[in-house]
Amino acid sequence: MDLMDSGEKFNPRQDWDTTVQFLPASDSKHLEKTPGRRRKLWIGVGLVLSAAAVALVTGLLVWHFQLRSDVRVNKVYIGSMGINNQRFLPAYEDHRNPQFTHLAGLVSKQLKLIYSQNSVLAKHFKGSTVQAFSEGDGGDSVVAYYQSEFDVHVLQQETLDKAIESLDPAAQQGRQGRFLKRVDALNVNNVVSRAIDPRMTKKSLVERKSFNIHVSEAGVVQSPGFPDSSYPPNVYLQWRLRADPGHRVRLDFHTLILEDDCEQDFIQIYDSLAPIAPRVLTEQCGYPHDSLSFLSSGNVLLLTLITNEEKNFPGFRANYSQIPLTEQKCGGELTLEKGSFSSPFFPSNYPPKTTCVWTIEAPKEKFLKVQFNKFLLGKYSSQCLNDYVDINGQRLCGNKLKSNVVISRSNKMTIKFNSDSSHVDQGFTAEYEAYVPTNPCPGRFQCTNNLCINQTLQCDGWNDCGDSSDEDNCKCEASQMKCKNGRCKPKFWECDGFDDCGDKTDEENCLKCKPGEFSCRNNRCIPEKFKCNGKDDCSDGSDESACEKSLVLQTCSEFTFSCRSGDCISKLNPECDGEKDCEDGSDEDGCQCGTKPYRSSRIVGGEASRKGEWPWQVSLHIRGTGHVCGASVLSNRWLLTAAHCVQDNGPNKYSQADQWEVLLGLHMQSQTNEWTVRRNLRRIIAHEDYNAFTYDNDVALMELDSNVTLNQDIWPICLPSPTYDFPAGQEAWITGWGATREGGLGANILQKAEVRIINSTVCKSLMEEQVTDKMLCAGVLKGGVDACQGDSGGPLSVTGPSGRVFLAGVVSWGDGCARRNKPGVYARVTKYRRWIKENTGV
Ligand code: 4AZ
Repeated sequence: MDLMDSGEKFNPRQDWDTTVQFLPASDSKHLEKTPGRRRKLWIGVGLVLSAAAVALVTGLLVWHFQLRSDVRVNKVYIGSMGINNQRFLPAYEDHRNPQFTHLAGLVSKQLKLIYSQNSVLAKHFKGSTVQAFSEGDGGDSVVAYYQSEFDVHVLQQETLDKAIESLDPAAQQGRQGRFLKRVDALNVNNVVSRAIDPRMTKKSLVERKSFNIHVSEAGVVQSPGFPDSSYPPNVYLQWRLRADPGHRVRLDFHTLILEDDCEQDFIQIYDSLAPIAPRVLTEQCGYPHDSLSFLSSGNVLLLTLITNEEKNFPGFRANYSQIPLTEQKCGGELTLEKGSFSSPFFPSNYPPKTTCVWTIEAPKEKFLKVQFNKFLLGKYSSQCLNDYVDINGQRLCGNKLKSNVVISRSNKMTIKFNSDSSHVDQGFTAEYEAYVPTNPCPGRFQCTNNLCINQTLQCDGWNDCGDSSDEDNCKCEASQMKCKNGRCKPKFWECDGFDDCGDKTDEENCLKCKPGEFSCRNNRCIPEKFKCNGKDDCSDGSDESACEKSLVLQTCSEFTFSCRSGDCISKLNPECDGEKDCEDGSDEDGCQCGTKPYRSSRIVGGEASRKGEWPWQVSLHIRGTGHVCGASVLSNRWLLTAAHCVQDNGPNKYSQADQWEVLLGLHMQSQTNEWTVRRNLRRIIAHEDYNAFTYDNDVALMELDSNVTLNQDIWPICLPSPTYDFPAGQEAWITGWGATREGGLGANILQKAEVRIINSTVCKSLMEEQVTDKMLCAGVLKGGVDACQGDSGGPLSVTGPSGRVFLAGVVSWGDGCARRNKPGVYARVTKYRRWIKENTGV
């Protein structure tokens, strides 16, 4: 039974409230169609009459929009109002209860009165319906949520919007009492209304339902069908979450996978019980990576889901709970010389309408500095009027700081955090420290942005300060080159295809050939015009290997793609790029590989991936031990891993198939889920030339004992042809459950990290010439990001031009993990393409 059939699946106190319908606004499209059709009719009359036709149509348009009184739309506004002299009663939660009906009647009357005091609103007002009530802030008040409908001429919609916005408390300052006092029954404040989001009133939305959920007992809310099937098309669902008085609602997403386009499918979360635009905390679609944990300011929260006809995805699952408002009171006095503080509930999103004030007081002779490690405060606005941090009167907002260190030239600091009533974000973490003004960085280097770094990091070629001040005014050593901007960089970074200087000077003058000439890979120079002419002018084929258009060549080379027919073509990486380049189409054969079901979009320096993000990733388990290595799915029967994973080691007979169990479609090691598939192995084929000393040919094939059904979480990665080029500087991804730092423990959630392909000559010199031509290097030379123990055998994934993902490498070895100037070394898969085909047929 899925969620659409029964609300009870979630919580005994939750029910579908199907009687409360969200009114659709009239479809304004039909208003535009009539003049368009008329115009079309007249255009057919002919050239002679065209001028007259245009005049006539123009006249018709003017008449249609300006003068006709029946071109009207039904405008719907969603709003809330505070009612001061009422106590919230449990009966107000049930719209069928007479007490609900009574108060709803008073609210409707009140709204009518308010609108009657504005000539625009009075003229077009049709009626209001109350959707829900909740406790007000103080306890002695109630908040009413309503929608009001207006019948307005199509051209007057904006005027109506303005009139509605003029009722906002900010616009009413000084005037609010005037229209409110005249009412006998209700004492109202904080009237806020906005036009309904047009995506909520689409005629195509066939199902509109609302759930009421009490979160006093923690529970789960999920989209209909989750996780067994996709969410249904054309629905508008609302989940109204209520906590006990004096509590907040907390909503933590476990999974959220929707269509990428927010115009089609999306969720929204409101700090309200009705979808009032100025109370929206977030809108999400696709496969978001941000923090997906939300808190209300009061005791209510609204979650909405809107879907369209096409492309329906798995949906979401979220845990709800409540926490006392008094918990996690932020701010306070910080009296230690060193410490840290963060926005409320970090790393969850901070709640709306929250203010925290921290005061720091250091000994009199010292100054203070605050360093922000993370700073995400929503969209930037020049005056920081929404969410902000104020340090001694200086406001910071947005998610990019000019400098992440702020100093105070006194021993006192006041830091204020403020969030407004909409759009929340993850917030900040900060460390503070008192320092002696004459010596701000004892024994360390002081960056221009006031950060202190180890002196050894100065002039080492890396931007450690963040503002590059540690790399300015350096005297370059013999092993370094001087960039035009004055920085020093290791000489072996010259001409590696990557802008290391920051002004590209390390990539200038790299061509050994004259202007107008092409440099072949074998260092010969040929006239530029000979490039991509279908002839092998370099005599190594490199002038015909990277052409935009594919020409059938007379000669094949190690740089050209061979079609099944034996023809060679001149295009770079033509396989599975969505274009038929070979006459026999063989470059596009077997190209179902390498697609991710969701765009997203251990590993040291990585982050948790989302479920299903790397469907070719496999976890290889030794029975009784658990995860040992990674592997990649090549087909429904074959995996590729590292040969060093399947070598016998004393009593451990890793080369024997029966020692292994493989897990496909796995996300968390601790939690196999509904999509995880376990298989035994039929056989293991380690490369016959694997060298256990040099790690050359570190590849092995594994055959499953029975085929797996490919699905959104188990999918093969594309194998590159022998001539596929992965140029230096190209982005690649590493994934695995290996150690998260050198010598550390493995990860529970599959980790991912972005690295870059590194020039082979550079890599050989960095790795003491131990890198062979059958290996490929990738990493981040600055250090901090790398594959590590337990990632071996796993994929180095590179996205090709058509979006398909190719297996560039198999995690093999390295000098420790994530060390500076020590990239990871991978088995170069292009070198094993034929071997794979011969052994597996894939
Ligand atoms: C390993 O021990 C290992 N930094 C894998 C990759 C790397 C280092 C060690 C690369 O399996």
